[in-house]
Amino acid sequence: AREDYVEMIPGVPSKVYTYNGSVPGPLIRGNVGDTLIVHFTNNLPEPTTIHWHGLRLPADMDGSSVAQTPIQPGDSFTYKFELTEASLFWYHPHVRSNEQVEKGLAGALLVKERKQDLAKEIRKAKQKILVIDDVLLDEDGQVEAAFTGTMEEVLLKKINGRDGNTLLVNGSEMPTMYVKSGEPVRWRMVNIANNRFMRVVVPGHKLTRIGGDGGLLETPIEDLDDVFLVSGQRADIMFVPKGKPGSELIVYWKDTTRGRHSIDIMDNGMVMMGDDEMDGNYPDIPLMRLVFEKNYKPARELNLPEDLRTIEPIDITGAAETTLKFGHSMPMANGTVKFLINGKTFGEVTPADAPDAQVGETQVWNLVNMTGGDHPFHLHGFFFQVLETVYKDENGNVLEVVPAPPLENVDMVNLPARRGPPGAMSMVKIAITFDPAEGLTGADIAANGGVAVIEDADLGIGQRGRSGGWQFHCHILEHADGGMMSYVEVFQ
Ligand SMILES: [Cu+2]
Repeated sequence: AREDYVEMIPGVPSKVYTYNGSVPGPLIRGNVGDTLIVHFTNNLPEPTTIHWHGLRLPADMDGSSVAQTPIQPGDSFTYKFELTEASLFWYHPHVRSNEQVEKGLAGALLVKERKQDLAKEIRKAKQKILVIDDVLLDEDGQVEAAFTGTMEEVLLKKINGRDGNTLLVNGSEMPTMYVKSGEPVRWRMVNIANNRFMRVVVPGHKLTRIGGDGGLLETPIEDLDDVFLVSGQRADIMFVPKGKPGSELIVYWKDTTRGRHSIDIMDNGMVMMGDDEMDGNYPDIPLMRLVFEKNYKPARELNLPEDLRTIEPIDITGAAETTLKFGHSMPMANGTVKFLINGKTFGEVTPADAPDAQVGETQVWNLVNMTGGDHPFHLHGFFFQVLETVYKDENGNVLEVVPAPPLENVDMVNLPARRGPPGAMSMVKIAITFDPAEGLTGADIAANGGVAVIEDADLGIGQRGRSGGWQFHCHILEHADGGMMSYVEVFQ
């Protein structure tokens, strides 16, 4: 990683942080069973790590702040682990992530399916990786420092997360992509934005989602008007473009209701938090230009099989339950607000607060959102499955129970805003198996030039294979860095 100049807006060099000189970082491709070796040298002016988002890997290769002491400027570290699962993953720092990711440190990692595991229609489709981002650029095209502006603006950026003003696909604003009418495309999408949720619309086209965080779905989900990605999430979609040769189509971003707030600091120093009346109705933003190439085929339907893959539902019989409450303190006129899990910021979490698990154990986690805004939850290193979402009012009465979505292995789920005044809540129930990832080679952080954070002496656990500390947090990076982060201790 190093500082460099890239053009996100044509002709305007922006000083950014890069992996190998590009934003996003290089696309890493591999096959299931490959060992990925990344020789990393930190030439940034500050410490950093690389976290491998979504990958089931040894604890000491996870790159989080409970896995690894940050790599100092000038130092090197070798990440080495096996790729166990086919999907689109991504990588980014886990140190001051809200600044470092915003400045350009993120890239996609594609672990390919075996050809024989793919239906012909998927195999033959034209595949594109779309790394979708937004950055907040100042008048000179430079990435703005976090939390600039008036105290009200600072609090808004903390409470609502920091949206950018420039949407990027694979590092460029409004890139052009060529498609052929009648020829299926497969888009592998990852939302690497700090905060912005991406609802992507291809006008005049219905989309079919065939996969997500954890690879293929069991059954395609058809007839979608858009594809929706919270920050950090992935989607695997297909559709058959239809359009006249030479014609253009503007793929655009569409807003989502996500519980944005308004902030007023009164003359007496009181901070009033209200609802942002524009929430869900911010104007569409063009994202990408599709141009139809000359050879025209008549439009046709996708021809996908019903069964893409078998996913075993996690058996929760006898599973221990853990409840985690996501909240924040009242924002203060001096611009401070704390983001909390079970009443504590990450800096305040002690080993006694961290949930425990055994390698191989299955647990049910109740993820309770006590706030008026959405929080995309991410667990490092393990897939989970969503069981249900329950909304309760301020008196504890159940307002709605949303049953499990189609079965899928994920590493992210959006915790929707509560419906009602303080005291109301939403609760997303998930099942996690702290899987041993059999056959995964145990890594040795010291042998790779690194320093472990969690050692036997401190916590009674070491980072051996899957045992160790695994972070979970809100993937709105302003919230994560503001404290909405904790970790689970997994014992061998
Ligand atoms: Cu959040």
